[in-house]
Amino acid sequence: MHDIVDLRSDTLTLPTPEMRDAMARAEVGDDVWEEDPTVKRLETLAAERLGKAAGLFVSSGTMGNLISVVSQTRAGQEVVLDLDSHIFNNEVAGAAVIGSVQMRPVKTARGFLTPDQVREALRPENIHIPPTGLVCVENTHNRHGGTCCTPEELSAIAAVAHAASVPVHLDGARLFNAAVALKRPARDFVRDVDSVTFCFSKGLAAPVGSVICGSSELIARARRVRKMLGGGMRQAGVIAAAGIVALEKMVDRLAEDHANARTLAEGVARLRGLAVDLASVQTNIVIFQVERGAAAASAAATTELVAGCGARKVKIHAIAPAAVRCVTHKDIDAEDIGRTLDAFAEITRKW
Ligand code: TLP
Repeated sequence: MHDIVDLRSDTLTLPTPEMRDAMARAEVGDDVWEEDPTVKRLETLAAERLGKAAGLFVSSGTMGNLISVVSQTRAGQEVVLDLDSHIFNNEVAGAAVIGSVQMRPVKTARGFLTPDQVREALRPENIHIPPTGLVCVENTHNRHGGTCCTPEELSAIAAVAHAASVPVHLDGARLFNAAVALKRPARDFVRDVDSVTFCFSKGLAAPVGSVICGSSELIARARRVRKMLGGGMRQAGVIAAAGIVALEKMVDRLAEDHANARTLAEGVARLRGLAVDLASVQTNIVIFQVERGAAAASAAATTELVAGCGARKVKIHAIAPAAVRCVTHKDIDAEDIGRTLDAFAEITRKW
């Protein structure tokens, strides 16, 4: 039970005492000189966990995705990705601004491109047409409610892209949520992708950082791009130390977050004026709609729900005029979920 129940994101998790301790004791050096032993340990651990040759510690998921795109494309190429993806919607058009690439968003049913959609989106050789430079996939998928695709689905997408000599990047900000939910090792998901980023700073509860994993050649290129972006950090072992604890100690417990999300979603489904697609609740994200008739009434009800919860020390976040996203994480327990459902029930009872 926590005083404030903060369901706005799993990025709000606070570091554990063990992380604080590891951070205080971390052995450090200058990481631009590749002399920080703790950063090196984290990069090696992440790469091993994912079955890749090398890893690169970066400051955020956004930076990891940007570096991955820039390191694998040339100016004027096109990047194929899902219309609802984080890279397309929430990364400030960084790949277009810095990488000079064009985005080719494709509408998908579940947030995941199908092999046929990739095939259709790949550009033929023609003087008028931008060549396809990269395919990006997101797993779990944030805007679709934390949904997962399987390792086999990812491999099928990669096979089509690779047949056209196009590399594949996985935005695996919450890859370990997918791995835990589907009970598959994380490395299975990334066997056929060329680059993958995942975040220590979301459900794994570290304060800062993400990692890019891939071949040694790719990571060498990525290291230069990171430096160009001003992302070369010095005694970064202080933060990498928390990432090591995140990877070693915080993965298995994600199952608790998934169970709490399920309880929350099932409770929401029983309430008047709220609608949730239970099939989409596969990990730690619950997206539900507020339905009060016309669009304006639903938007007003959403505002009322967010404010009413806030007054009860339950923080939730509207991601659209009539849609709310709740994200469970290590600072949310079963009692907090009960309190959240009580708040929802009190507010919606009057509707
Ligand atoms: N997502 C954040 C917000 O930016 C929306 C959140 O609260 O969920 N990929 C995916 C799939 C993400 O969900 C996020 C963060 C990122 C990349 C970017 O990570 P950061 O915030 O570390 O730059």
